[in-house]
Amino acid sequence: MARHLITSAIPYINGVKHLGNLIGSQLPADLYARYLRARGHEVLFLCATDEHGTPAELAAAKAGKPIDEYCAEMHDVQAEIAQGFRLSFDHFGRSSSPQNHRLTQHFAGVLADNGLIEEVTEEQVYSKVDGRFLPDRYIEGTCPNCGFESARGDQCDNCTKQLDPADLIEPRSVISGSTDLEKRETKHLFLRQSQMKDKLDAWIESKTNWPVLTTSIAKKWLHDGDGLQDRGITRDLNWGVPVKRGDQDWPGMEGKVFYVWFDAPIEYIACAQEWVDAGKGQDWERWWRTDKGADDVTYTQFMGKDNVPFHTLSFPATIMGSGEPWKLVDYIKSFNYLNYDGGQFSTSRGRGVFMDQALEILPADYWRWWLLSHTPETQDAEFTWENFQASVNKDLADVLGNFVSRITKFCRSKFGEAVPEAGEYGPAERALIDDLTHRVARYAAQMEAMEVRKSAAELRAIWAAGNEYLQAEAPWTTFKTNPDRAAAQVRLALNLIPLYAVLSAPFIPDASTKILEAMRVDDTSWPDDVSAALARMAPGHAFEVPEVLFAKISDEDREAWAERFAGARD
Ligand code: B3M
Ligand code: ZN
Repeated sequence: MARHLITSAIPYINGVKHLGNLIGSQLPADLYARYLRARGHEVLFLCATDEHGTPAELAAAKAGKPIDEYCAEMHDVQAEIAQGFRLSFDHFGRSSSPQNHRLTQHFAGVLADNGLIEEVTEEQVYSKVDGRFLPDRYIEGTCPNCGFESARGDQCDNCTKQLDPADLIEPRSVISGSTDLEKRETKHLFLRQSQMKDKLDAWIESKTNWPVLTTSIAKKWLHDGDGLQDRGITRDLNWGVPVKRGDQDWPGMEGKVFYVWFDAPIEYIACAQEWVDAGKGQDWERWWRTDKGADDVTYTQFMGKDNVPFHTLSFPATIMGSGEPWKLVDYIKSFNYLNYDGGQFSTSRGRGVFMDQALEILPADYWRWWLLSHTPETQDAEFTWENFQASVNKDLADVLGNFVSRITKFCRSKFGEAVPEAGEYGPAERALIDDLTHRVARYAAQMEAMEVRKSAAELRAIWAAGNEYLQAEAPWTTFKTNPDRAAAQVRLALNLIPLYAVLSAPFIPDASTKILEAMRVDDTSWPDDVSAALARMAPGHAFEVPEVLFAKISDEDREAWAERFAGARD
């Protein structure tokens, strides 16, 4: 038994996330957490809402709500949806928590003590009408690179070039629309990441088992262009973690807050404190401080590829630069993008299926199965309604669902709702057990390696093996000439059901619970010995025929949904 700390990238607070966000970090993290728990490991699985930065402020303004109120409401909305998808976080925290405020200020303090923070005076755009500076997305204008008229202060959505608000042509305030802007001097803190380049470089080079997607992005930022740049870690905003040096005021930094990407990863640590303070656990330092027992923790992070630079460079720079014994990440699993029906999911344009809408249409397991079995691991993936319909109808309804219903109903009609006693296993049964023993070992190895798609494919093959056995042995035919032989076939097939439920639980937890309840099996231990696991339901063990596990998606439903989600979200 080992100890595993798992974090998912923390979703921005500004609205409900789409299915592409879900499969890009939270869902595969949940799969891994559930699997490790099932194997008896001690797991701490954390996630939170990312509540600072200009997107949060602008969304609150658009909703006409004070920012703190908006964040509190949206946190609850996201928490409920996460629960709906059965994301098994031990705690779902908030980056705006007092714990994160303190910890962020602490890190800034020790980084400054270690000479890794520089105070820089620079020119920023100031709006006289709004009476404030306009950082990042508070300013729009024409892109100097491509001429796009609605480029944001931090990036052009059209050509993706990273911008500085001062670069924009004909800039205007997003708040008031005012063009009465001027450049004013203001002081900011910069994290001297460049000082830590060699250390970070050596650390990344040592991670030879990391996915190429992760290391290639990190190396690009380390070596391409100007290399690792020092990073501004403060902003002229009201909402955020006030800039302090530990618990001391920071002269010249009054009224400023830390940049969202400085405090967001620190929330991974603060979230463990929140977990303890919420009375759900004890001793968070055991998970995060290598001097307090965390040296035997394995820490795995899950995230989309756009978040990789911050997790391979900026956050490690914060941790290493502190000189304190904080746990560094051991493995970063990153993902490509999921596209939607020939284009991109888009939050701003409301394109695609959002998490709340998905749950309105179908239960979580349907989505979990499709998303996980199509995880964008080696390349971008695409959601289409045809593909979704085919996957659900084939894998879930025909292969798994039909297997369970066929054999339980056949048993009920010929032997009653209990495991039949007669008959011995023969070569076909022994061959199946042997095949499954190999497959279960392969499945476990893929899950261990976080090969999400390959795990799903192996699980599907394990379900299919049961169907093939039934098809070949045909107990309904055997029964006519040799009822005892049919009884043995049924006994084995029935025992496959709880085996499937236990193996499938990380993918489709609700169906798994439903199956185990119907089969009246409480023992959910991992089938280390497949042969023994297939004797879980002894002769005479009573069960019920479960209700339909998965309904098929009709062509009418598919067409209606495709149409409903083609345009913008209402
Ligand atoms: N909120 C970006 C995102 O959701 C950001 C992740 C923070 S992880 C510390 O893609
Ligand atoms: Zn552009």
